[in-house]
Amino acid sequence: MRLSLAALGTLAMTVAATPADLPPADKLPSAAEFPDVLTMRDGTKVATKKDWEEKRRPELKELFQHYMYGRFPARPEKVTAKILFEDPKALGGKGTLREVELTFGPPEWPKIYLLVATPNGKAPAACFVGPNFGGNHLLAADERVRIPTAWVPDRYPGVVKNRATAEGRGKQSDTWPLRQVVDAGYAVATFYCGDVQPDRPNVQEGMRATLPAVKGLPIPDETATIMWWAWGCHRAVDFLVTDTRIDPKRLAVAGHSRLGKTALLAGAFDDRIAVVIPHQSGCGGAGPSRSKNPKAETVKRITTSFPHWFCANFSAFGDDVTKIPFDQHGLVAICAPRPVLMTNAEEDQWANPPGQFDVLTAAAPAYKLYGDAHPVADKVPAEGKLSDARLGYFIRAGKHAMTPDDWKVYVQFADKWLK
Ligand code: GTR
Repeated sequence: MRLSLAALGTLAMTVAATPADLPPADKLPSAAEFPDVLTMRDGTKVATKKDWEEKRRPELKELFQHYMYGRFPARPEKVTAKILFEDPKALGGKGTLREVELTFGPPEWPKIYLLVATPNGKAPAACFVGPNFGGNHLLAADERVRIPTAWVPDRYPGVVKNRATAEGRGKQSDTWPLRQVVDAGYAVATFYCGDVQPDRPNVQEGMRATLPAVKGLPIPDETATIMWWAWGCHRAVDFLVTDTRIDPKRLAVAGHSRLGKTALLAGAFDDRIAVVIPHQSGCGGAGPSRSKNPKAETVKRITTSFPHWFCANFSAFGDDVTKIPFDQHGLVAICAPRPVLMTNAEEDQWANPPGQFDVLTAAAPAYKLYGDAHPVADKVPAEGKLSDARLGYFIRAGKHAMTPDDWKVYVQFADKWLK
């Protein structure tokens, strides 16, 4: 297979030069509060949908790439799908389970293995899509489900010396409860995030290894891990929009924690995604960088613990978040007018549930440009009660986890916005 033009485009975009009007962190003006989502960096106010779409939204997308997540890689020219197996009587006979191998570059590039569960007789169904933490085999006991060969963190079931084994089969089926989602009438598609980019720094592997080595030249806005995972979601979408069992207009991206940050970024950078569900995503996702919650993770902490999740430029803001020329409400606003649901847990203050509600509220002006006069609840809804406004919010009792009950809430929100 030849290296396609689009593949070369990916590489070219990833090493784009620093634009002159994007100064280093210490040269940026300070703002103690969230920068107004409808004010351009030059101070111009945005009052129309047209100006939002033509000026401010592209400006925000550029800022998020340059200062936080790294360059958004180009779309590959072609994504090839090969069905590895298909079980039409899966999930108690109510669904069809498939695993699909997605190839999108030269043969040495990583592939994505998408586990797809669809309800029988209900095609085309709305579909949840998103990355998982430890491999598809953790989600389904079926022996045909592939075990990842890429590096896997040791904390997942059955992992020995960072390699996944058959011991893990089905051991995390509660995190992506395929049968429950299919029973609710939805399709669900997920892939191992580490197939796109393993979750560790300083190793040339995954999609990062496809970048040209620029000797001695650090690239401050090189595509970072969360951006690569988001890009992986987009490749999954490339397949889903061609699948006759799935309704291409009714896709919801979901993810937990670091993969919730990914879900929000994936939604912001791909308009084919109709609903965006970052679950307990916190700092670097739906949680604000300018946090007022002393229990929440900070930019300093996250860029120290997980430097590879963000591009090198973002670390410069650790000591002074007031220099960040945006906050996470800008990422939500890029999704407008598409519904975004932030889901949280009381005991998970690290993910900053109250800060996330502030982010939602601050994104609302962009949604109002599309004619929704009340896109967000006036106050944080009571524990266990979903606010299904276009900018939705939910907080339950309990801890940091993605559970079958959380999925009931995603379905409830999807029932409102994707039916
Ligand atoms: C934590 C990290 C959070 C969150 C979480 C997770 O260690 O501080 O930002 O992403 O990991 O992904 O489970």
